[in-house]
Amino acid sequence: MITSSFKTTKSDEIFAAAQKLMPGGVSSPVRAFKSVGGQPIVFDRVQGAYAWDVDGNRYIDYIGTWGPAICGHAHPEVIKAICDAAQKGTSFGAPCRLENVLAEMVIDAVPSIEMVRFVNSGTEACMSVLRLMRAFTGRDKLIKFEGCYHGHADMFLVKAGSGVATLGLPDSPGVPKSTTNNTLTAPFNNLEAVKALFDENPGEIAGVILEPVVGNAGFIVPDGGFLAGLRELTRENGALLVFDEVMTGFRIAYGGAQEKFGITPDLTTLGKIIGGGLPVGAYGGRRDIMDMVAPAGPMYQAGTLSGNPLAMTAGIKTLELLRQAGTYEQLDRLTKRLAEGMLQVAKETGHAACGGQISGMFGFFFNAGPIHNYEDAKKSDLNKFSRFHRGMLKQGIYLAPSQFEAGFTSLAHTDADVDETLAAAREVMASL
Ligand code: KE4
Repeated sequence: MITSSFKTTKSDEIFAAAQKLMPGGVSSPVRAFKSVGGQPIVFDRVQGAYAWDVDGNRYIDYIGTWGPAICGHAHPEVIKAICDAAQKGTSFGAPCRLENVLAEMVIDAVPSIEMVRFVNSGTEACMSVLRLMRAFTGRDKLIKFEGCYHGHADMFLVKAGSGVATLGLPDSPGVPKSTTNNTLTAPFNNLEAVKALFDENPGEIAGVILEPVVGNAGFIVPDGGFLAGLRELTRENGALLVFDEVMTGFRIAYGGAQEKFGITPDLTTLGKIIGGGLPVGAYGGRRDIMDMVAPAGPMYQAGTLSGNPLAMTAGIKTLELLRQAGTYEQLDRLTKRLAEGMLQVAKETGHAACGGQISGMFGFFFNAGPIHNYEDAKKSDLNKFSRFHRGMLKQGIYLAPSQFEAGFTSLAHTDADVDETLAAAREVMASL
């Protein structure tokens, strides 16, 4: 709990200097707090459920470096495994047994994945999987959903979520029309709109890519039948179904959304958690499709640090911790308490709010709801969200600095942390 003596002197100094060195003073836009106002907090260290800033303030962290810290920050077993692996070198640029180990764990866990290729980020995974979709089908067009974010590769920066939505960017300059005129969009949860796109573009659509549970337009769950409907529509039209599980993979279930909802896509992208806090992304799926990837097949994709032993080690240890019995039940119970508690507090303090959670992923909107898609989400009270975010920050609660992001818990978060968070939320919401 931080009282009114919330000091951010050092944070402010360091961030001021950072803005002279790096665009916006950050390495990724959403960290700049642009949409919630005020200066961002400069972290000094993290451990378990907590972060400490350079002024010594402690926060309960509900971002967890945007998903990877699901076992808690700096988990001692993960850190030890990384330190031990580092003694043997950080990167080989050659085949390494550890790639086999993590590949087997991913293949065993994720229903759609028969073969996998490691890359270094979710963006790389998504841009590679799009090239593969096009290579396999010989078609150029793709369907994505408004508000979904699949990394910052050109062809996905159309009505994208996350930082693009946060900053209200009209998509991005520097992206030639020629790269996005094959990108078709539909509202999330709208099967009719997807069917219409297939009818209007017969034989031209390589596939549909989506966040099966949206985290980049705020937290939006698929309506009943939506995922099954997409599976059917893609099959009927000879197109591929791709789940971008960079955020949901190993987060909402050990086998991701595809295990949770029982829908098996043709291809899947992963990131975040499988790197255990180091840079790892991956794409994988049906063997007949993955066999097209070089050097097995003609579709080219490469990377200097892909599959490096250090990142593989962090991912292996993280998944070992996650596959232990009771993990997802613990995440679900605690996060359910948090999400339901937040909505209860909003109700008691007279604020329209809606939201929910699945396992360790949650979100809420200052909006009466229901929220089925990005258009609905955009009607939320963004100004109120900003004031809430700042108030919670001063109470030592670190929430995603955007209405168009999701929140994340970890195995390190406790009931006491949730109690402290709900008490802070009550105080802040009462003051809004
Ligand atoms: P990265 O390139 O940031 O590793 O992954 C891109 C990506 C792809 N697909 C989904 C579903 C994602 O959520 C992401 C990245 N998520 C954002 C948070 N919404 C990363 C945070 C940031 O951009 O700083």
